[in-house]
Amino acid sequence: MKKHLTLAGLLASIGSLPALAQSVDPQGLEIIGKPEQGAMGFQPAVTELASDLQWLDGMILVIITLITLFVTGLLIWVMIRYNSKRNPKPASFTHHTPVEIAWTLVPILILVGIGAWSLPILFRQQEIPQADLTIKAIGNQWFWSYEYVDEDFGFDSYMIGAPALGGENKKTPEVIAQLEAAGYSEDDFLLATDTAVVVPVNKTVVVQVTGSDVIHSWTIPAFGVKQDAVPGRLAELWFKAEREGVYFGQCSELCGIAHAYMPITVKVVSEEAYEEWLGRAREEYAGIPQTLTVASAD
Ligand SMILES: [Cu+2]
Repeated sequence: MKKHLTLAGLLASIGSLPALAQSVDPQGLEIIGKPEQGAMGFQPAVTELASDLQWLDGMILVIITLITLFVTGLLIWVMIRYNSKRNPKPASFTHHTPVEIAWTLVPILILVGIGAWSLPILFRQQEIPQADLTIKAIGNQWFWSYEYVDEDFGFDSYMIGAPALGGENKKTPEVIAQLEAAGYSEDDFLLATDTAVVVPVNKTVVVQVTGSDVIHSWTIPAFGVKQDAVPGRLAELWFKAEREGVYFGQCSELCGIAHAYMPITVKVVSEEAYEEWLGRAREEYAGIPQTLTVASAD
């Protein structure tokens, strides 16, 4: 391959080695956004979008619980009061205008009420604000690539234990050692990646999402965001994380045999730690997005 003939190319290929790339990531952060064994409900909400949609979910749960209890109560009442034993001669009327108006109007009002609360929340997700930082996320079979578009660098992000890193998508002792070396625990297998997306806390991050081969989907549940990565299209999502920590997500669109092995790791860090990381990353990822380097080498 031609890129290996130049010094810059050699440096770029060294930069793409996972073991080295790993050392660039900020360490020592609390892991917040991850699924818990046996837990119910949502992961902790660390963006306004996530708190809003969790509130909406709770509100709708109350409404549907009341409706379900009401309908169940009516059914029980009819079964007891109007069974053939207690009510041998059934009523024979066919119309009851007030009741018909009520059972048309009341559901309409309930739906309009739910819509009035949910539409502003949906719109807030879709109206992309001015970005402090823009990242392009590209879904590939089976890993994610990221480009920091304002910085002119990019990197690939593989699950720790993925074949590209010498694993077999299995939790072997070597993979556990790799997880621990990268600051994760054994439990984070299938979630932790060799390189993380690093973003500053309390800043508006816009993620442009696309796919290079088939449809994937980028998500971080604790941020309340999910977006399909469709080849040939550039979709956007945004978030403003309010708490420093590590957040995990997984590809959420069935994309082939290793769909379960392309997780997403985002590290939210302080402004200073972000600047520090940016300095290291600029050097490590050496100027050009790696995905472009790889594409031009073919
Ligand atoms: Cu996928």
